[in-house]
Amino acid sequence: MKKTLRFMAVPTLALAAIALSGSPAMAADQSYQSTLGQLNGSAGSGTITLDVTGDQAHVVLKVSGMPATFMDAPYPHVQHIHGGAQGVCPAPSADKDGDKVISTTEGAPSYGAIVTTLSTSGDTSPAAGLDLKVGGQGASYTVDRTFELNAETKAALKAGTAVVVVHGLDPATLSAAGQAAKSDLAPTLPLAATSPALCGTLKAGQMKMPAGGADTGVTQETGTDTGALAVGGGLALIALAGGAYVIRRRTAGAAA
Ligand SMILES: [Cu+2]
Repeated sequence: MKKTLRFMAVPTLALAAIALSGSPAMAADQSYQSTLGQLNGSAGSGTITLDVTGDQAHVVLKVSGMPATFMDAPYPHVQHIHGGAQGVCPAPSADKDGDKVISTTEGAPSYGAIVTTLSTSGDTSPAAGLDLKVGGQGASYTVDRTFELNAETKAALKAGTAVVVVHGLDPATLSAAGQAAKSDLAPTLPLAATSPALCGTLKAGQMKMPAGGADTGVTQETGTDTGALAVGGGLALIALAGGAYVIRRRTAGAAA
């Protein structure tokens, strides 16, 4: 029994090594994130992380609390990265026609045109922007995919003008005028279907301090680095603890 346990300790160490060496390899060139805020009386919430490695973007978009059904089917939420404008979400004053709904067009001076479609599959270009089939489906969903960044999106991320917008409102929450109106983007759809519901500007994650930067004393600089290391070490420790737990259970199972 003692012998078995000693052998079992080896995979635990191996797991720790994988956890430690795995972290730097997965590091993206740059990471962006946003917590999405509500527009147009939406009740939903969402978060997005976008990791850029070379030309590739890995996006994880999590959305919840959105309208669930549309014409007896899961509500399709078209969703995009907009860019090239002010890089902000529209204020209530963006509603120019006074129907109490900020349409996608009315929001454009704030967040710009579609530069990427955060589709659930296939095309991620602006051309897929109104394809309801590849929109997020229903009240809560996650889109986790990797795709090639186009030049417009790269530029918007770099300039800080990239804004994530999830569309699709519950028609019942709109004003009478809003409920009667057709979509500014697709006249066959009601205004609610394409109007923005969630919005957030993609912010770059903190970059690592260049070595030997400001000459303000060693203490301050190592303070920043230690913080980053502590986070990495913490994750590795969790992985290690998890690995040890699994192995202990397996040992117990084999003994029984
Ligand atoms: Cu959009």
